[in-house]
Amino acid sequence: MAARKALEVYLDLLSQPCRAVSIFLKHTQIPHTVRYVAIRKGENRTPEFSQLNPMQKVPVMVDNGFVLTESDAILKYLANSYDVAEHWYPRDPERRARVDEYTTWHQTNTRPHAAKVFILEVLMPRMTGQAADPLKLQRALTDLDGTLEKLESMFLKRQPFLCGDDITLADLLAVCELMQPLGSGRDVLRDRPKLLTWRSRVQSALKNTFDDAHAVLYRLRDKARL
Ligand SMILES: N[C@@H](CCC(=O)N[C@@H](CS)C(=O)NCC(=O)O)C(=O)O
Repeated sequence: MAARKALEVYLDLLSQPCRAVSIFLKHTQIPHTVRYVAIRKGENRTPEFSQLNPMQKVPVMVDNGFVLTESDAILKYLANSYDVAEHWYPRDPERRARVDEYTTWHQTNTRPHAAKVFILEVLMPRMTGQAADPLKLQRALTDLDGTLEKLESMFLKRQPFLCGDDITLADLLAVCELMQPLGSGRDVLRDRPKLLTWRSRVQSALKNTFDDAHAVLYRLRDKARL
């Protein structure tokens, strides 16, 4: 019988969904190898990488020849396939459905709204040499504020984590996304005490894996402050 090939992930830690995958793998101690793909150098557009993922996006996971894209699918596959604590993706149908409810909502709310602020304040100015358009930025911040409001008033209304009493994949995806605007020095949770407390809780649960994965973003933040 052929030996099982070790799990590999293709990541760029400046990417929010990649950080979620990286933190999960490290925190749960699933043995894996990381292949770094620098988006800023176009390494996601090489023929080799395009063959692996024709979408030319990270993260990508390869588990014994099984290739999977999309952070949400990767995280759930890992939680289902490896021996990890049950709280990440509960087996109880109702509790699991709560995680699925958030992660579906995440893709059209938290993700695009937080990412837009990062694109306008960090990526576009780097590419064009011009500061963010104030009107576009204001619109993006208003959209993000609507999402933050829903996170506080719905998901965190009566519970410490987004989907219950313990940390799940939902918290992981959300926190990595909400950290991203920090790349320009902007902490979007600054005036949101409930979300700030939630972030501290998530950070404590993840221990050093949280700061390790965010080191590259912290460096960007520190440069923006100069
Ligand atoms: N929905 C996907 C999003 C993947 C994605 O958009 N990745 C970005 C980095 S955050 C990327 O690889 N961008 C490269 C490009 O578009 O050239 C997921 O959650 O995995």
